[in-house]
Amino acid sequence: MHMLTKLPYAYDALEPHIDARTMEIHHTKHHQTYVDKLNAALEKYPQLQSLSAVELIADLSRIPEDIRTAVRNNGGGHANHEMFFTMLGPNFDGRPTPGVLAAAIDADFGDFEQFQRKFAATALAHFASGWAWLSADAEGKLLIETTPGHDSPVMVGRKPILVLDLWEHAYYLKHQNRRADSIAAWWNVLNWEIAERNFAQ
Ligand code: MN3
Repeated sequence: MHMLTKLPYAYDALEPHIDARTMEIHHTKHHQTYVDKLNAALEKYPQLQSLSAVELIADLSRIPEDIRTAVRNNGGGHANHEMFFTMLGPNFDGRPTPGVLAAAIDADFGDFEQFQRKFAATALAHFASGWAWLSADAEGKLLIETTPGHDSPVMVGRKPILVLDLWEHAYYLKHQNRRADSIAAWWNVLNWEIAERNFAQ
């Protein structure tokens, strides 16, 4: 049975960067719905119920065809939101902590500012709903990518390092159509310590 992720901070803790109302609706309505629909899809397949959402979407070929799309959308929705919410918090300074990830960003993108500009431009250019990612390939090379719907780099064997929700429900109440403003605000509440841990794994 999949459960809604408990957040390690209050809904208003990310103000003014992400507003409390958006956080509450995003978590209790949007994320909860993906969890509920994933559980419903898995109801008649007990052998799949012990797998995590990430494990389910990482190899969709083993998911029975009648629930494959539901698992892709709702398993992806659950896994991506869990990662997204877990990587946020108050009191961060918007910059990666010194370490292997910060060094890899400098090596692969020039410096942090160039990385940040490229990430924001890629996220801004993504058409319609989806997610923006910093991910690592099997050799540990970093790349910035976006995925449609609730797809994830794990579906093509890449390791997600950090993730940004590009669906309008993630920012519309506060920023309306201004996705660029919501991206700029997000850096301020991003927990780079978790990104560092994701990369080190
Ligand atoms: Mn969302």
